[in-house]
Amino acid sequence: MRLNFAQRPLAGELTVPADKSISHRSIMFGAISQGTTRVHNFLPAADCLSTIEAFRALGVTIKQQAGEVVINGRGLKTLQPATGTIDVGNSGTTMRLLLGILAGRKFETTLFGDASLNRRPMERVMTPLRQMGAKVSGHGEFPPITITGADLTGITYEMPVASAQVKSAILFAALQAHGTTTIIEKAPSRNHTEEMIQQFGGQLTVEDKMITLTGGQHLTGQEVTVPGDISSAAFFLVAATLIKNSHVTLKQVGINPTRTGILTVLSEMGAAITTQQTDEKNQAADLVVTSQPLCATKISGAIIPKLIDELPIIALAATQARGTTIISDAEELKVKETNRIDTTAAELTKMGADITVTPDGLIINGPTPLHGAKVASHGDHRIGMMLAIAAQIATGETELAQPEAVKISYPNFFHDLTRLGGD
Ligand code: SPQ
Repeated sequence: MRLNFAQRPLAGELTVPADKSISHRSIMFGAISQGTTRVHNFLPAADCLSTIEAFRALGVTIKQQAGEVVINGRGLKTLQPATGTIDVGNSGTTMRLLLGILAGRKFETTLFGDASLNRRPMERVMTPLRQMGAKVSGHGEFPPITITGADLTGITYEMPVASAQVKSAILFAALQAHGTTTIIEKAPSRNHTEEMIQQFGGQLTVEDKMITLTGGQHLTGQEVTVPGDISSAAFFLVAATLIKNSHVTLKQVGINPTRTGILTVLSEMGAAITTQQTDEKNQAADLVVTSQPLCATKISGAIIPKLIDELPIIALAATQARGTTIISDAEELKVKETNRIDTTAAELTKMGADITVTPDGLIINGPTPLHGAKVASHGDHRIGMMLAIAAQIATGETELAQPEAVKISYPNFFHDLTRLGGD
């Protein structure tokens, strides 16, 4: 795909796609709850469709109809052995959270993914699920993963990594376990699973980094309205900040505080982003962004899990900021769809950026003018979208290989970019 320097400012209103994390979980909670769950504004992107297909393979009736998804849940017994192995595509969330659910179902299931997912570490969920009583094995710590569920027992688990996926897998298992499970997070990560357990009628307590849940709870089907995905909005927040005279409104984007690290960091860098029309119940608001010059910043510690998926696009913003931006404590980026530390640095370097890779992050000197180049998404949706935005501020033409990766979370990304004025 060929992309060019944006000749015009970005302008207009955009409704970004629905939140991927909440869309996955809405199917999962719908499947294990008693009664009907209706999901409004579900994200019909490849990763979330993998979740739907995985649950269908396990016998759950899920209908996709005019703008909503309807799941007929009959509690945990809804899930039945699949007839074959289950392909979860590119989706780490599907594999890890589903393992937590299957840990308590007394049958064997094998999950596998695409080449990228089959390289991603699963020991992080296998270890606690084994401690709770499930039998789990893989190709070493990599997929395919075979799990045989069992009668589970609650555990106390101090998480070695800050990961919402590990936390959520344990919580799904804990719902089925005898006794109480206590999870101690390394740093607070996105809390959609905790919030949805409560939304579906379950109970847990959260005190700072400690989450406690007692098993044997009954969940009831709900109406879920999924807000826009701040991780998708992030590309336009940065694009409109960097392209002179831009003014863009992103409608009803999720602003759960465990996800808004990018708003904190961009405003520290000098960006002009305001929230309007806040919907407290749905934790969503319009984000209004106008272009502004940026200055460098330091990003490390507890904020990292709150912006982990946004770091590639923040790195692009840093190439245009005055001074040296240092991103550290971000080694988790190495185990995403690609090693996002390496792919971000390698691809932006081709466009003229001054980026150095460190063991746990990046050092970026700016501002550096970018120029068009032959770049590649490496099959990683977030790298592909970051590079498409980079092309808008780069002189000359950029050729992006594997642009179709965007379908994982944002199938209409290029259409939306063009509609706002991108080239
Ligand atoms: O599902 P997947 O492939 O792991 O997706 C990514 C993404 O960029 O879309 C990560 F590669 O998002 C994760 C995120 O990084 C989604 C997620 C969730 O929904 O719980 C949590 C984060 O992962 P982790 O391992 O830090 O918990």
